[in-house]
Amino acid sequence: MHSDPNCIFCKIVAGQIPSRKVFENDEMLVFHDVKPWAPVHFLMVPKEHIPSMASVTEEHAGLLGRMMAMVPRLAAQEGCNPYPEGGFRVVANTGAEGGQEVHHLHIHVMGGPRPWLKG
Ligand code: DGP
Repeated sequence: MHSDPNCIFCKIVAGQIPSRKVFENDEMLVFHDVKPWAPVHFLMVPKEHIPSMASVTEEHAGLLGRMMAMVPRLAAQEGCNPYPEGGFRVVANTGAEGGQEVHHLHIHVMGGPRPWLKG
């Protein structure tokens, strides 16, 4: 599996940097964002180093589909209120103009009662 030794999320995947884990399987790790914008805010990352959504191709369709299919269960588990009064936001910042700071593909899942710090 491709990994980048200088990538902070690869280091989290490898256990070299601690994180508050939400879920893990052989292809993805889910952990709480260190700077949450919302009462619930976690990040879903593929274990493989994919730099951004801009790098995604058809070969990643299964992986991304499985990641997205986990969102409702993990959002509920972490305390997002039920749809439609509750719900959550799913965001993949991509590139400088897309607001991406960490260049390892990650999906933000945010939810919980408003107001939020951002978004
Ligand atoms: P983005 O702007 O989409 O690239 O968001 C990167 C997010 O990653 C940001 O909300 C803060 C979070 N983050 C950065 N470094 C760490 C870290 O070392 N641990 C955790 N848990 N989150 C981090």
